Amino acid sequence: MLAVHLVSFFFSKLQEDPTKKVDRFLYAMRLHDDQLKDISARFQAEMKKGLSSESNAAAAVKMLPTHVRSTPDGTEKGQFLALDLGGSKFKVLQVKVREGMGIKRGGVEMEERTYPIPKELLIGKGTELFGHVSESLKDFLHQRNISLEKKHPLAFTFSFPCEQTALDQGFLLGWGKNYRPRGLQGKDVVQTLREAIDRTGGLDVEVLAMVNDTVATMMTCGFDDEYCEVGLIIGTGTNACYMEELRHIDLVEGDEGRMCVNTEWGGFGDDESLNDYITEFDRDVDAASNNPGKQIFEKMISGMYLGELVRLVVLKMAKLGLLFDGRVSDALRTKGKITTAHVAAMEEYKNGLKNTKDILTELDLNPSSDDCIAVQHVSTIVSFRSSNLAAAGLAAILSRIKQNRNLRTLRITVGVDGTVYKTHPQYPKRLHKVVRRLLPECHVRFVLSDSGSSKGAALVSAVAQRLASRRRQVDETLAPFRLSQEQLQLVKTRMRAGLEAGLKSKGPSTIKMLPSFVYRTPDGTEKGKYLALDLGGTNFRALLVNFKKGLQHNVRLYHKIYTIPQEIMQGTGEELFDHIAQCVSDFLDYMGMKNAHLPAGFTFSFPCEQTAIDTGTLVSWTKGYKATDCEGHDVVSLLREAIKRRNEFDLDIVAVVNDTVGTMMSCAYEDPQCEIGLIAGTGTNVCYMEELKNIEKTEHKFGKTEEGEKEEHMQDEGTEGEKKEGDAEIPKMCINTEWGGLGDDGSLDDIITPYDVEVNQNSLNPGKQRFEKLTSGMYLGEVVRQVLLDLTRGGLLFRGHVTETLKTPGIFQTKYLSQIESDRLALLQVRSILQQLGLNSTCDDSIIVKEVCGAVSRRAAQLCGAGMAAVVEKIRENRGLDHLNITVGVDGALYKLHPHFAGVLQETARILAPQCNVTFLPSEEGSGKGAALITAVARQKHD
Ligand code: 0WK
Ligand code: 0WK
Ligand code: BGC
Ligand code: BGC
Repeated sequence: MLAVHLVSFFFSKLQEDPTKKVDRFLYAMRLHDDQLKDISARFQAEMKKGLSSESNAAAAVKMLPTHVRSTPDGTEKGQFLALDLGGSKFKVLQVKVREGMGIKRGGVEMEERTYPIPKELLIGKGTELFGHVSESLKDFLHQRNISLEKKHPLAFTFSFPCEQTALDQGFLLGWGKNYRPRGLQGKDVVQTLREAIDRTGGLDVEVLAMVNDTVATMMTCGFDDEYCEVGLIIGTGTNACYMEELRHIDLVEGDEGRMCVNTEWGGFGDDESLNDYITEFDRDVDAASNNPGKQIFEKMISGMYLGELVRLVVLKMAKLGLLFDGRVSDALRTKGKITTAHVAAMEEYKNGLKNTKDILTELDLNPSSDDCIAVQHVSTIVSFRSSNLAAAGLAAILSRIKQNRNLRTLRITVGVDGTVYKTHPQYPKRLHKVVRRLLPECHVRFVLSDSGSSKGAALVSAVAQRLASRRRQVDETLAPFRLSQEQLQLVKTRMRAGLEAGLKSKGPSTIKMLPSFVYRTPDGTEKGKYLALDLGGTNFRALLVNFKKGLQHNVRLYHKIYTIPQEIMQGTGEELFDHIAQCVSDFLDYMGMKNAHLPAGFTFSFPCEQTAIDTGTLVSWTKGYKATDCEGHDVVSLLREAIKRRNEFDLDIVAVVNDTVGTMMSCAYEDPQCEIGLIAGTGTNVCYMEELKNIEKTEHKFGKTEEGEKEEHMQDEGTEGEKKEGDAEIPKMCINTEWGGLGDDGSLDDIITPYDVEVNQNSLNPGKQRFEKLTSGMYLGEVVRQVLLDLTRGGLLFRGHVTETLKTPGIFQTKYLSQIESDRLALLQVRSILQQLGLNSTCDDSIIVKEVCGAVSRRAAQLCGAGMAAVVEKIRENRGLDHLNITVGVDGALYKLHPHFAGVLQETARILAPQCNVTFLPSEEGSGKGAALITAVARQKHD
């Protein structure tokens, strides 16, 4: 007591300016620019910590992703109910964003009502608080005569930290300010609200979006100012949000574009990182708060605490005899007796001192005029520190935005709300000034939210509503592509029936089951040099294959690729075969083998009726071919004639082989279990080793001579004695299934979509190869294009503009589909691929395009998997096995290049043929090696 008197005596004797003693007393609260810069730098480091997935869990500044990806663009519209909970007032509102009213046209109408929240609800059960919220909502609808029947979309401003996984989901991390209800921490607040609305009953309300008040404020101000990318609240609590680059937000997938991050900056310092700036008064305020140890930065800044800080300082000074002659009243000792409103009043420009006197008198104190000057100064220092700290935080955010965008200067607008900012006479000016001083290179505009945060929340909901309806429509469009297990099972059954029917049928059948006259897979003894020609995939290839000394794996291969121009594919047969002869001539020149008169194998990847290994009558063209005068003709003869016409070199065409058969043979050379060949490329097809006894139509077709050949072959097998264990005596022949024809009789109509119908009608062979048109590279891009056309016409893509590019058939080749669907690609790269194709897409467009590609290619892979299950099951049953181990040799750009096709195909086959263990072996050298092997065998026989 004596000490206090001495101090007071000492000060009173000096008769100095009363503000000086306050300055000295509150020295630690007066922050210089260097200190503010230091705080700003610390805050920037905290932001980084919060954004990174590694340090986020421990970060005091939580940097919560909000799932708000853009500021308003003026196209938002609709009528919304809004709730605003967590500021100083709880409000229910109706917000109408008028259609067609763009930015700056003031196209928003609002009606609002404030509902008091009984104190006990703030500390009672969380569900009761939400019950009150929904009862208030009901009352509002009633009061305003808003129909209860219609479904009302609702926007929810909720001003507490929530971890959001979507716009309409948010898990409460903790209460703050004067709220402390029980039982909601960790719970989804949107769900809690929905349940409360259900409990209240009689309300048809759909909660579309929940946003933090900072976010809603940024959106409100963003409606009138497109540069507004920061939201700031200095009210009961304090916080800021801003638009961050998505690539920096570890917790959210994707790396293109931006997302608003709710910094929850109030938590800055909760990890003691601000301890050197914290005063004893801050510690006292914190200790007496609802949430000790939490929201340290907030407690130095926001309205809930400013008055209390002033009171504690004044109380302490009085106790030290520095004020009121050392007298203290009970009122001054009582928590909450000085409020932020008092602080604002004390600092009023003209009446400030008078107000101070009134306020102090009201507190049963008897202030001298020096006391009033001193207390006013305390208030100034406390509120000045608040705006300084907010400015330091804001400067950190703004300079981060500037760095993110690699700009030297930044033009930006900050949307602000909150009672402190709105009602404190000096606050805005001080804040603006310090921010500009800390960041001289930025042009910062501050806009006070004129209408609270609900307009912004409604805008977020409007976007959410538009996206949700777009999502629904995209989902509906893609639903027919998503096949159920039952549907896939049905496809398998139909494929199986098709295979059986094709084997039996003496006339035409949808699945042709063409005999290949290849009776066995290679055994490694093949030797010699062969020419292989490969026509019908993406390119024409000529190869020279040399099997050295009959030693397995000692193969040399030389090849050259030639493209076949479309006009040749679709010109006359003569032109086509002349072109091939010309390519062969070029290749022989290239190899220096013009005069070698090599035995040749011809991979011809179209359905051919074969009566021997070296004849094949083209049944019909498929894929992109339509050359005249070929169908019904022996393609070997056509090639021989072309070579003869050229009269330049000679070839001995020993075998004509389907690409599936060539691929199977190629792979069987490496893996003796390979008895199936699959092509998933421009076209699709499968071949497999079938038991001769099951190929009923052979007897009919082969006539006498072929029967003889069959006999001869069976003897071959017997004498060679090199069969694999288990099927020693079973003679087989490779069957080219031509499974692409499944569905040509309408049997797939139940899964065929209108887009497939369109693709079929526009194709070179309408009505044919229906399965192929659902599954192969030549058509998938076209199916995708049809879907995109439809979505665009429906206004769901490319802003509804159907461009010439989109109308161009063939723009989506397999390689583009594969690129677009690659998971390694960022959205930005998808966009640049689309751009290359002439499609100008937004970020959202790119997501949808990728999704469409995914649905179409997944269906294709599943259908192939179902088909494959039918084939392996048939082989297993043929052999009477409980379990079959088998290898499939595979080729084709779709299988090899597409990021997911192979995986989905294998998975589907595994599920639908659980008794088979199917290994897929990609062919390394195409089908050419296989064709050469077949040639070798055929040639050996002839020799
Ligand atoms: C008005 C906004 C509300 C926000 C409040 C903050 O509409 O969402 O929470 O500002 O200021 P306070 O009322 O806490 O001072
Ligand atoms: C490579 C083979 C060829 C086959 C092609 C299919 O060597 O015989 O036709 O694969 O794949 P695509 O080129 O049609 O994607
Ligand atoms: C909350 C924030 C909110 C701020 C302003 C803080 O206490 O944690 O979510 O934005 O107050 O209302
Ligand atoms: C053809 C098949 C060929 C497949 C793969 C289909 O269009 O009809 O013979 O195997 O494409 O190239």
